[in-house]
Amino acid sequence: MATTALKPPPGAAADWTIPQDWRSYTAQEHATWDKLFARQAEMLKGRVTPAFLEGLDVLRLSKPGIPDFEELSEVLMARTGWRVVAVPGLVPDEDFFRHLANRTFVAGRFIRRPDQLDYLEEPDVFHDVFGHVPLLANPVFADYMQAYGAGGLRSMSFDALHWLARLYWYTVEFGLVREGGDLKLYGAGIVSSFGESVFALDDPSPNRIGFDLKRVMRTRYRIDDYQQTYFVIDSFDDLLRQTLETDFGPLYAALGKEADLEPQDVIAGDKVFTRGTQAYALQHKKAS
Ligand code: HBI
Ligand code: FE
Repeated sequence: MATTALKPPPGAAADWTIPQDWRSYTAQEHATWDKLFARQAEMLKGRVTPAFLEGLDVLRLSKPGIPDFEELSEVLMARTGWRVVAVPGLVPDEDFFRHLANRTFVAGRFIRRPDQLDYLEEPDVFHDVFGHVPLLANPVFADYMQAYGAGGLRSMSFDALHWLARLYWYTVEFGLVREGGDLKLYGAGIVSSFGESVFALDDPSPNRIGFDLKRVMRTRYRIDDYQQTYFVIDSFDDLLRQTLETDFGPLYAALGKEADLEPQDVIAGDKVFTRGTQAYALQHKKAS
């Protein structure tokens, strides 16, 4: 993952938070949110886990304009004890983990420019709030996010960050969940993306493989294009249980003895839902 400065920039607190300053958003910035919101809410019907839609609803995220984090946090706090605070951009891993362990979700306050609706690298308020916050209203997913942060803090003394980052990537950002025999979206990187919310579910190109903690932690990922493999959890309960039941020390020791897997690999023991053609990845191979 991207590295960041170690000290918060001027104007940010020691924990990297900044005021959201909701009043300073322009009409055009609110309009960008509304446009993105309308497009994604329509796209996600029937594709996303119902828990996500429930979150949008209970948090009243369909209200026009960029959400005010204080208002949002009040409702979220009453449901699951989480709150949303603003940060200037990526924060160092340890600070990120500490916020999660304290049930605080850090969100970008800026919104993408109108010419960047489909692609940007840094997480903006649409990705962070539309993508991540609805599931924080789900009690089980909310506990998973806290457990991830606490596990991250405990792992700071191990050389384990790349493994943990893969777990976050393939669950929180790009996870699929099996519900009543169908696959549904839940990862924030997918649900906040117009293109990937179709690709992840319907395209024949990517693999779709059953989630296994160690398998996922061995698997490298790409940050520059659609994923080549999506991992499918059985339920949020199962994801939380696997995470809480695992003793991460021995897991890291075992991972240290095994080779990394490439994003497209399928191996013996995988529970394969879809064996991808990888046609998309082959066609879009970056010239290097
Ligand atoms: N900071 N603001 C922000 N948002 C993230 O998603 C984030 C971060 N810092 C570190 C980080 N993610 C990841 O490296 C962890 O998942 C490992
Ligand atoms: Fe994200």
